[in-house]
Amino acid sequence: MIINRRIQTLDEFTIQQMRDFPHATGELAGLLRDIGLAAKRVNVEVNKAGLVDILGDAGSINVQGEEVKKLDVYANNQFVGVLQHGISCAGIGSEELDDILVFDDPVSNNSKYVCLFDPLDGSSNIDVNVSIGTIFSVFRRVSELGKPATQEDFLQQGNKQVAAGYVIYGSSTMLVYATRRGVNGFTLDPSIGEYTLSHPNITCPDKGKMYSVNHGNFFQYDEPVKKYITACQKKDKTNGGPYTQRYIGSMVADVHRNLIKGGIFMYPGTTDKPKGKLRLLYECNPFAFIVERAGGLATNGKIRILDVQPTELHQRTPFFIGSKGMMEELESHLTEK
Ligand code: P6P
Repeated sequence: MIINRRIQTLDEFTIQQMRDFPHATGELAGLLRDIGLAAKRVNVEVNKAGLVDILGDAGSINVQGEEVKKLDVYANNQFVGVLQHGISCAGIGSEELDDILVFDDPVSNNSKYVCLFDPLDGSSNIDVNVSIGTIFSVFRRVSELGKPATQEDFLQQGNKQVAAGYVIYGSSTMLVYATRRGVNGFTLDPSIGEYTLSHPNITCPDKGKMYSVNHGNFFQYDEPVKKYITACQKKDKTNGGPYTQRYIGSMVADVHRNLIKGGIFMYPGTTDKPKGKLRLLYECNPFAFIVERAGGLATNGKIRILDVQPTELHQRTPFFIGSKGMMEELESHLTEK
């Protein structure tokens, strides 16, 4: 008798994936479970952040007598702690750390993956109850197993990622991750403390009606970008315009909504900041991998984000990502003579 469980947990899902791939060692499944565990701990703190004033603000001592850390530092420590003591990761790069953190112990040196994180993106929104998130990227090492991970392991092109994902701490807490086999979303069920498969095989609609950009920077954008943004606002039977403008100021929330409903998110370069604001390695690469696996596109305005060769850990890039049809419209404006 086969019992088909209706609701699969993240663990059951990753184990099922291993059954489908008998040669899988389980390291990637273990890595995803580790990330999911750390995110549960972050979720607890994020959900009570509004109470921090009662429990003591960052730098103070809370009622438990512990030093209250800034939430993004706390989040970083959760991911470092779980992965450093796991068996699947040789080291991490993080927005919160100036340089890579190589775990350099016998078990970690034999692990075949490295991870990059934005532990808590959009954390400035937390004190006004806006959804925020964790973003992660996973690479197979290129350095020799048995030895410590190296810088080259982290500075690989995004098209070499083996997995990428994010956790959105919003009206519910969701973990979404992509491998070459597709994109799946898991919603945290607080009653059992498990992520449960709620969005199997996520695909990004080819067209959408939402565009996300910070209009406050409009006059600092390049002419072709301004033309596209203006086109989004015009009545146009060919592309279903005008579009709706939705910009939360929290990338995980904006890109997640556009992934599910269709839309385009833009953080272009400006005259002040030609490289834009967003980081290539742990914000743009992971989302580009996820959205492309779901059928969308992601560029820096010139080339595919996943084909950019990184040169430094915290480099920034202009970023355009979303529904294939909308990205093609944008590209027609960017290449217009
Ligand atoms: P701006 C949050 O600080 C963040 O890194 C992203 O989550 C978000 O999309 C972007 O910055 C918002 O930046 O300049 O529009 O406020």
